[in-house]
Amino acid sequence: MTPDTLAILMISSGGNWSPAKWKSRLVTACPGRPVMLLPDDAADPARVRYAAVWKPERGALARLPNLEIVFNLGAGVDALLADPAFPRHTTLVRVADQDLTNRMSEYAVFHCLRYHRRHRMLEAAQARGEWLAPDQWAANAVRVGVMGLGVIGSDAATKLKIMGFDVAGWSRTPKSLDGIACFHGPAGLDAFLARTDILVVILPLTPDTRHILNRALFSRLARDGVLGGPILINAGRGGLQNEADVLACLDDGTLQGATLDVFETEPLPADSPFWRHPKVDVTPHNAADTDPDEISRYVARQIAAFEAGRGLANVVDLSTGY
Ligand code: NDP
Ligand code: OXD
Repeated sequence: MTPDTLAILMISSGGNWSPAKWKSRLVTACPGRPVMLLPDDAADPARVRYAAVWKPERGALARLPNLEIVFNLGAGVDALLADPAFPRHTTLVRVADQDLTNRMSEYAVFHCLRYHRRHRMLEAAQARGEWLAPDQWAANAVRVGVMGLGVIGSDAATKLKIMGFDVAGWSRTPKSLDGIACFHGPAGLDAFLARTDILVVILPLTPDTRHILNRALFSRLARDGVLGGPILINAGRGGLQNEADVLACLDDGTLQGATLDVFETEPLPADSPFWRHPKVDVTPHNAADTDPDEISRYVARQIAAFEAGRGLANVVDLSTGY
């Protein structure tokens, strides 16, 4: 038995993830290929060449001796790489998909517009039955800084620019995006932060980015903008933010507001102060849902390309962690 005839599906069943539904989608997307659900289906681990996973149990991938390619069924691979037993000789492929990217950009644009159009203030006024018409300004008076200019961040930055915002971006390596001021690396961070009123975070969680969103960084954001103080929008990962610092900075005015989609602990515990904080908007890690049918076809296309010798797209660099 060669291992190359078997695609295997192994998925944590937390949240909205139904392993059985994913199996049936992959069976449809990969006609003729045996698809098995681990650990439910009895299967010889030696037959497994491919694994499609979302937050599998730690150590599970290490039990597949002939595993070659791991397909992560989402964009961020931090949970997989946090497994000390992750088989680092395999090739790790992540999701990069236009539909997912569009949804993330919608989130960034929507929440920037909420602050720009002072919608939280209008909602509060309506709740009081008050006819309040606060001053308005043009979008180009608001400086948005996007941390992370990858597949998603560069799309979000471009769409924010189309809305009229004054947009900059920050990445690890140099970038060039039409109409967007691009900064990179630790040396470019100060200048980027100093011209940012709304910080939109679309970074991956890696050893270099863990807790990058802390008091020292928030205190370098612009304080002379029309919004009256800096705003944080984090749609990357909870581990990027030092949550005690976020709360303390909201309380002492270093931050004017925060919209958080991701948290160190998810689901966000019922007693988290973020739920009821007057300056915080919480969303439940659903800035962008993936379309499972599309992602299943993506995995099938990648396997077909690989077996035809055309190589794989969106391979994770294990040395940088994204
Ligand atoms: P990419 O890998 O395409 O882009 C990552 C970007 O981050 C790149 O621009 C990269 O720089 C930059 N970056 C990485 N490390 C550093 C660093 N140390 N300093 C500065 N910049 C850095 O990822 P995607 O755009 O596809 O996704 C980004 C993240 O968004 C995912 O990892 C995931 O955590 C999150 N996400 C969240 C979702 C949600 O529902 N909330 C949904 C989907 C994704 P460079 O370009 O130089 O390599
Ligand atoms: C993620 C995703 O990485 O949903 O959060 O793809």
